[in-house]
Amino acid sequence: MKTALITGITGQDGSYLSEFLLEKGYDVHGLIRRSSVDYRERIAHLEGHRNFHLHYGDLGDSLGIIQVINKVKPNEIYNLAAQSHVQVSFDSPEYTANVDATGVLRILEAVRLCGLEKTCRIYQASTSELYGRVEAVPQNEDTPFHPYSPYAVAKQYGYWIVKEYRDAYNMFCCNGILFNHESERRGETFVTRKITLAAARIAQGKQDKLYLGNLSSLRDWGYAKDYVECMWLMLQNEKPDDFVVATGEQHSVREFCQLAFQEVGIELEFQGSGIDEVGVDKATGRVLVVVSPDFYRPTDVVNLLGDPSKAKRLLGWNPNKTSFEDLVKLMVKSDMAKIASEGAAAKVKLNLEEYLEKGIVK
Ligand code: G4F
Repeated sequence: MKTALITGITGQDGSYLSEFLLEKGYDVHGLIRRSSVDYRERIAHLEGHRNFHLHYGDLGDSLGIIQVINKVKPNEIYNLAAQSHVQVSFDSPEYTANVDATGVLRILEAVRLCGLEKTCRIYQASTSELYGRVEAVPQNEDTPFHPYSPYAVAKQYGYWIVKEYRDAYNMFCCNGILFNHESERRGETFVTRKITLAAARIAQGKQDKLYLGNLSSLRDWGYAKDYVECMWLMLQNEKPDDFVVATGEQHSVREFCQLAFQEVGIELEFQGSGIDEVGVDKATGRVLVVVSPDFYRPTDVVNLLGDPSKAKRLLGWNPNKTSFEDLVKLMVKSDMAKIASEGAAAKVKLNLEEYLEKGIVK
């Protein structure tokens, strides 16, 4: 039986990857951070499975990481843990660097110190944010990087230290350059989930308006459940390598919004431009989407489109298993059910003042 260790197991990707590996007969171990609040919702259904084990640890703590790796002696490590919110990285750049950059080094060194460098394969969650202020469209494995946020700069270190350990110590470590990947389990402050939740709340009379930042930003959005398969395929490959994981299709935040609202029966029409742009319900004339400077970033990445040909050719991965339309549909469906189950009492009146007052993070 193969043993895998997943950091970031409580996140969207960690939970899907756990299910995927358990299904394949792996013994799955996960690293979780001690917290007084419950953040294990996404893996709650797996706790109690005889091949599913959790260990306390933190990417900021080398000794803890060494202990866990030495105890588990994994055949595969999936390093999914990160401070993964780009906008938050502008507020917490040092913390982001510690986890997203040095944290990767801690994992690689721990594997070496435990003498597992010949037996343990490592997957690093790299990101399309590395292309940042893009130098070519679409982006593939040869496109130059131009990181454009503290998050991306930290991730660039992670990317290069993985390559360095591969060359210097002949370790089997791979970077998955994943473009945006979403799902019903996506964190609620990422733009797609923020939109699908708001569409569901507005449709059910529990929210008045949705405040967003740059509506023209372009992304290559895929389904997270499909992407974890590609992470695994990279570690089953003959040789360690880096791969772009994307759909090869691009849409704007505005388009995502229109489709999500369409799913709840609202036809949105966008009027105006820049900070004055609004999304209006065609049937009633009500303004439902408003642009707020609070959700603009000091530097934003606006033109991401991945070319997944290499992963398709060398790993046999199918980048188009779930279409963009189906992705939006399944997220809206799930949020409609979630909001309906919360009951009428949960009417969330999100005008901007209230939003900031409540201290809800961006
Ligand atoms: O959903 P986002 O916050 O995702 P972003 O910044 O692309 O990063 C995500 O994908 C990366 C690539 O896979 C990961 F590395 C990273 O960890 C994370 O998972 O924002 C997408 C776009 C941005 O251009 C942002 O400016 O949407 C724009 N946007 C417009 N209004 C908004 C909003 N983003 C957020 N979060 N909230 C808004 O109100």
